[in-house]
Amino acid sequence: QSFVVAVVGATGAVGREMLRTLEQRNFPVSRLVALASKRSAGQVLPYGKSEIVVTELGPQSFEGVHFALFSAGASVAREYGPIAAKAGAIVIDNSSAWRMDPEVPLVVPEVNMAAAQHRPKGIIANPNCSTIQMVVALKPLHDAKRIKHIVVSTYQATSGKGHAAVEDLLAQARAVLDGKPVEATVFPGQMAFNVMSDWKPGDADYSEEEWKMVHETRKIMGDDSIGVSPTTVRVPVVNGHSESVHVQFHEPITAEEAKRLLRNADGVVLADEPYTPGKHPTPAAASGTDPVYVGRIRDDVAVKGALNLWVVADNLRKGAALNAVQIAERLIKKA
Ligand code: A2P
Ligand code: 11C
Repeated sequence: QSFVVAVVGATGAVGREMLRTLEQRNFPVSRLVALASKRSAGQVLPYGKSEIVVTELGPQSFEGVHFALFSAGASVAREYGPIAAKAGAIVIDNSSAWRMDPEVPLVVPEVNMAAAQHRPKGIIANPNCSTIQMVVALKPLHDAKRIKHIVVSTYQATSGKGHAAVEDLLAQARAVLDGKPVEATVFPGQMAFNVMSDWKPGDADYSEEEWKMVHETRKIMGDDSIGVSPTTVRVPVVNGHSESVHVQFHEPITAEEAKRLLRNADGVVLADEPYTPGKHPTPAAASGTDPVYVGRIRDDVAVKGALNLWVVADNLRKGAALNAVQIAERLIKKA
């Protein structure tokens, strides 16, 4: 059996990765519909060895579509998600629009695939990239010892902000090296050779990105008692998010036990050699690959029975496109 698949936002950073992921994983596509705004209608995108012409998103775009993978921002998802679902498509939306809706499952296949079976709105939400890689790494530990509290600091790549943000970083880097003035078009200031928090502010002086990590982690893990203390930071990396994660549990755990649990965990690659400079997971090495890499697993030196980990993944792949495609793959297998 094969399926009609629409990619909404096909010209964007995640949309392009969705096309690549569908093709590379041989998703059974009978027809692919690449949708974007009017600006991009007629644009030709690579799709495997062939090409696909972008058409303008409209209310009629979803006729006969089985899976609609959205990555065109929250307002497009709010407007067109229900239209696609009404037309009969299973919508998998990468924006924040539907994630916290109680009638929309928020799914990471390695963690809570069963939730995807109950979708009264016909919509499944794909979590935020920084949340996805963290919960993939922590789920086996949560199952074993029940997480009490997570303290996470992120080192997020510019690709998480979209295609134009990467261009901004590269142009700024060139300007700095050439001794020219730095212009910021997408970032709120100098991103090249700098570190900043560039997300919209949210409640209590936490950024919206930080609140996503709090609420989405609890919803995906199905445990509202988990405490999450986040600090999200943008670093001048093109692609691949990294996270420093401190975790406290209801029952004590050792680094050795955690390594055993993570060695064969779904979606995880354990980099478990003792700390060696240059040998821990890096975003440059993770970029273009599927797994969530977990390294530098250490017993906390101050809190007994707690752990510190370093978690790295390709934010466009596992953090977005791959996670969405994996949801569709597992739904097909069940059908
Ligand atoms: P377009 O390229 O035509 O603007 P990114 O996250 O990399 O910035 O990409 C955003 C994606 O969402 C792009 O594919 C963009 O298309 C698409 N998009 C943005 N606004 C709309 C809209 N109103 N209708 C359809 N697609 C949209
Ligand atoms: C970033 N994680 O890296 C953000 C982008 O809710 O999907 C994605 C925001 C989201 O800036």
